[in-house]
Amino acid sequence: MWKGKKVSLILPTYNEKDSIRKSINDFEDLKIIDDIIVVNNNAAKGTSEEVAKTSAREVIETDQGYGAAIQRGFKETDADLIFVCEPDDTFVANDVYKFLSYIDDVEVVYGSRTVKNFIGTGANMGRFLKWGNWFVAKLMEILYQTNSLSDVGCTFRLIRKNTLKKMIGHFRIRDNFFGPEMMLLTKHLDIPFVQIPVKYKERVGESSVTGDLIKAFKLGMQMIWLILTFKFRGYKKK
Ligand SMILES: Nc1nc2c(ncn2[C@@H]2O[C@H](COP(=O)(O)OP(=O)(O)O)[C@@H](O)[C@H]2O)c(=O)[nH]1
Ligand SMILES: [Mg+2]
Repeated sequence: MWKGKKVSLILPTYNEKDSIRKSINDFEDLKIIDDIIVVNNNAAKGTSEEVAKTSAREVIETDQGYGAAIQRGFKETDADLIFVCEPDDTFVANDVYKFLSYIDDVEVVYGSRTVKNFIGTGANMGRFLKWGNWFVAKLMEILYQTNSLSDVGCTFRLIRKNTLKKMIGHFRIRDNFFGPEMMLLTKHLDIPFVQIPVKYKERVGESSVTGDLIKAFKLGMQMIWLILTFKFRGYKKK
């Protein structure tokens, strides 16, 4: 609980067998998260056994994709404040306090992994990914006149329950570029938000999204295409 509000955390998992238990334990140790939901998205063998050793509950989502996993997690929670993160040990659980300190002022808080002093040694945030993310974020900021943005790929975020209700019917992207869709929808629906620096560390195990520069470049292109076409894609304000 945080100030009398129920707090949940959604952790999608695909390839995090060797880090998921530690990641969950780090969040458990904070003692403010009431419900940790692991969305198993056809995850590596042995992942469920690791989750079973923790207090988290596991739901199975067979529809493959980061967006599909997060949208499933959103459907599973009834908490007042909902965190989304990753169980690959790249983020720091203690950063939840940074998010919580803004959630009274805005309805959604997004993390950013491109702020220099917050990038740890060995983190997968070299020049290409850092400036690529920054560039795509600035494209979004300028085209849609948003608050300052410096990352479009950060999966650590916090949203209020009532805000999620406003957004949930709009989500379409089931793939890895669901994150920017959520950001664009926040602006489209006139929902106040802020983006804040978070720590970003070296990953345990292989990244299946941005570990390979070609995959990262392709994802960047998909994100740019989404940003350029978002206005014409017929997202309605309900
Ligand atoms: N690649 C991939 N990741 C998925 C999928 N479903 C959920 N995820 C999650 O997406 C997150 C990002 O993946 P990761 O390999 O860490 O990529 P990175 O953060 O760009 O290095 C992880 O939490 C995965 O568990 C999927 O179908 N494919
Ligand atoms: Mg990751």
